[in-house]
Amino acid sequence: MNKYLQLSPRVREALDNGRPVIALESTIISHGMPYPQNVETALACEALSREHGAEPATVAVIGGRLCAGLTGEQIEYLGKAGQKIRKVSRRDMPMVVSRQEDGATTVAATMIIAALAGIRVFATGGIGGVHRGAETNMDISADLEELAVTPVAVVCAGAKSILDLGLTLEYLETKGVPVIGYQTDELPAFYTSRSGFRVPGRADTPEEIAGAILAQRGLGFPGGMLITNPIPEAYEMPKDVIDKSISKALDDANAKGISGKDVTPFLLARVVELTGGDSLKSNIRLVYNNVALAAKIATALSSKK
Ligand code: PSU
Ligand code: MN
Repeated sequence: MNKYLQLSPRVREALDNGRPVIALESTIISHGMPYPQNVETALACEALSREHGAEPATVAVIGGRLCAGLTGEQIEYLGKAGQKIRKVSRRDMPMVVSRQEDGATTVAATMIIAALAGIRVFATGGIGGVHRGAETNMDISADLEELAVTPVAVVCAGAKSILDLGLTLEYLETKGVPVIGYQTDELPAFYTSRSGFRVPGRADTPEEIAGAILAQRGLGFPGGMLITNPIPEAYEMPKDVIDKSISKALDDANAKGISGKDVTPFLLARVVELTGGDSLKSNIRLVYNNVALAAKIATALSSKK
């Protein structure tokens, strides 16, 4: 086991016994949602995962340790501290570890820690991607590079149109990352189930996805996989409402000169404000939907072995 890795007793027990385990990230807690809904959602995700037969491993860096499986107190701490906690992606890990600091892990960093622990499936809300204007600002999330090299399947609800969805798909194609629509041929757009972009692959059952993960390993390919799971219809946002809020949030970010790692958290918080909290409700529901699917995929994987 990696010397910086620390598994909770429950996660260790599940992994030792070949029981299904799913990873959950922590930047979504600290930087993706406001307090206290962030903590409530994180705890509800853990409960939901267990209901579906998978042990949840919420991931963060605590005191420089790469933790898979947090206590309720640790989740409360990350949620309450919010933006004061360092947002940790791959490039931040060496410093945070050596200084024994705390950090909330992005999709990229969570994938790294999940892979070190031997966790093959990970549920989140949305991933980072190619930002609008990337042809000049070069803002491309490290999440995409991680999907290319680290063997973890990430279940998400597609990506928000704060990103350039077409370029994000192009980038993933270049990197050889399988993108699978769950029961859909279209890339979901986070708050809405459709984006107008086709996904390269489709699967209709968790077993099919587990099969693709095993084939990826059997082929000796490095890298992960992106499973895009549309938000349930009942929880979708009206397209015009969300489009307007996103374009206003983007204008605000430009006017304020927000850049680098602050861009995504700024846009996420601004969209929640501009929709009067409605987008947060959708966000929470789609995360639950992803946790349930990830738990089913992990269960299918551990029964195939
Ligand atoms: N997109 C969301 N919700 C989130 C994030 C992205 O809809 O919470 C978070 C995830 O942790 C993701 C990170 O890994 O933002 C991407 O940040 P950046 O764009 O700086 O790579
Ligand atoms: Mn960025």
